[in-house]
Amino acid sequence: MNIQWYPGHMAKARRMLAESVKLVDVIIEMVDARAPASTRNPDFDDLFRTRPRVVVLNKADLADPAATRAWLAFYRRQGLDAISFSAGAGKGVKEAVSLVERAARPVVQRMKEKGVNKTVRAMIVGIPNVGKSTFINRLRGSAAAKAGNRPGVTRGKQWIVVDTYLEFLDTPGMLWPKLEDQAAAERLAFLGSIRGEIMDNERLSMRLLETLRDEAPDGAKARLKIEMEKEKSGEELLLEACRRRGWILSGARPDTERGAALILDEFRAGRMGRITLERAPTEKEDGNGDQAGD
Ligand SMILES: Nc1nc2c(ncn2[C@@H]2O[C@H](COP(=O)(O)OP(=O)(O)OP(=O)(O)O)[C@@H](O)[C@H]2O)c(=O)[nH]1
Ligand SMILES: [Mg+2]
Repeated sequence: MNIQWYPGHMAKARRMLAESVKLVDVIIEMVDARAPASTRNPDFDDLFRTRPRVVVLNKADLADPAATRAWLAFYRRQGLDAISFSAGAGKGVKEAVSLVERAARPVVQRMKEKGVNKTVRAMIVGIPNVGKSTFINRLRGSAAAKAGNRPGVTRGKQWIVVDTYLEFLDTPGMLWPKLEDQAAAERLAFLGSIRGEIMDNERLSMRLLETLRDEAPDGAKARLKIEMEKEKSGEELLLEACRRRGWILSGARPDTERGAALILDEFRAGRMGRITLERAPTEKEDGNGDQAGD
């Protein structure tokens, strides 16, 4: 399927981020642990070159733990400090704070030598709905940043005091204007990071079912009460799920519209299991491994 969206406000968001870099000491790049490659904005490498950057793989509670470990190892091989986090559950707050402090240490040290106790300012960036505001609220221990389960909740940037010497700049989620990789766009849509109104839920759910059929059939099979055989198309899987789950209209017609919406909801909420849609490159593939044994 061809996913299109309107990048007008994204260009504005990019300008705002470029301006805000000057105000902060550290950049926290938040990605979705279920698709750490597609949810990472390729523009950011260039945009944030001048600041220390750390990566938070959020929604780790919804991702496959082994895949998350492989992604963390991958980032660390790239020289990026990275942690996994579940902002929803709020575990690992201490580790997250020390991640930010570690990144800010050089600037804090420089200021200390001048006799100044520096307040560390961190900006959090990432695609819509990845959990940026929830993360800040967790670190702060109370809800100061508005959060919600749809993309586009945070509208403008907002400073939030997390601690005496730590302030966070919350920013609106940002997608890249030209997401040419349609497979990546599709994974963003599966995760709910692209607004629902610009795509067809029924087709999206069929593509999701095909992906699950090939990559992680067990959870969907149990949840939807259907066999995820290779020879079944996405349409057949959707129709079967409607019948088995009782999403039926008058005249025994499958209610594919409702079924599609519910399947997407259930997948996004993790009810089909902890599924990671992208595999981390191995040491061999990213060229940072020990080549001696080859
Ligand atoms: N399961 C799970 N849900 C999470 C986690 N973190 C955030 N959420 C949920 O994800 C949704 C989006 O969270 P927000 O914090 O509003 O996301 P955001 O990145 O600030 O989104 P925008 O402001 O739209 O860019 C909310 O429903 C959160 O409760 C997590 O670690 N696990
Ligand atoms: Mg937000």
